[in-house]
Amino acid sequence: MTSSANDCYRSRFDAVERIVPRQDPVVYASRPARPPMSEPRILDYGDNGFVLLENLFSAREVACFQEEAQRLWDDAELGDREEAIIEPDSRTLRSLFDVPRFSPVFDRLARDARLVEWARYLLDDEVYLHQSRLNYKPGFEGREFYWHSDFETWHVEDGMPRMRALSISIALDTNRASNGPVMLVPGSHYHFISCAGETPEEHYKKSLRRQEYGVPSQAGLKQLTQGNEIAVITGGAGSALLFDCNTMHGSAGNITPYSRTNLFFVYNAMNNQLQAPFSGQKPRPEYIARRADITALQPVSYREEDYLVRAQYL
Ligand code: 6CS
Ligand code: FE
Repeated sequence: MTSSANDCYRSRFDAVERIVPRQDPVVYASRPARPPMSEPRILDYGDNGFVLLENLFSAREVACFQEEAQRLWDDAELGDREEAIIEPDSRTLRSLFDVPRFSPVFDRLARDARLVEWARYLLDDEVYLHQSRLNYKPGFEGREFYWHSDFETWHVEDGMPRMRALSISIALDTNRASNGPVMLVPGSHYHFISCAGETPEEHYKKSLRRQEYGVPSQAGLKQLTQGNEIAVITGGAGSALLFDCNTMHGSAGNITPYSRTNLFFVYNAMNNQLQAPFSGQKPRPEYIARRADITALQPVSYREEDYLVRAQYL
């Protein structure tokens, strides 16, 4: 496998791990763009690499989202599809990818201005949905998502050129300290961990269940967390966590009775569309990384009643 010489985020080619500086802005917005949020929150996002928006959605909207997530969980036909990822050591559903494909409700939510306007502002561009997934993390059976930078994978395995993408994780359950909440390393987005090792062929068939390549070494993680405090993101259903594509994050397994279902939308800048994977391998499937028919998302100011209409009428 060869990596192009001008790959400024080269990873998984060398025997040793390297931590190199980020070579891209974090907040791309240039004044006087009208921010859809208060100044302190933009500073938080820039400094830490993430920001939590409490109660972005109302209790009634959340109830509709929870009902839809349950409908997808119960749909036995979905369980056999490639977009349905099973836990590493059971037959339990771990994640469902390409969510809007299966849900008119979540197709609408992905376009909601309360999400898209943030992405357009922070990335200073029109945006499209690079990836979406429902991570169910069910009680007792939801396993961990080991530490990783999403961008490291999206660059190496999907050919995402630069750090100009962000994730929004919408809590559909209460994210408690106990049930495997998302944890992030503040400031880690300014450092790119060039991982040692290689990329196995069709790595996603394993990595989406348990990721073992393209993850930081324990020494690397110690270096990122030195003099720092890992942030544990707890909050009620309806809150939204925005985090930069390169912020180091992970979550522990869930041994409590409380599920921790979160819905992730990944917005990529239209100017940052995928190229050939920097691993030199063939691209991952469309349900994981969108390549075809890319059109910019137009934000829609949906109101609560737009979601309360039952899914089959949407
Ligand atoms: O490979 C990916 O794209 C997925 N893997 C992880 C652990 N996070 C991002 C994304 O869901
Ligand atoms: Fe991730």
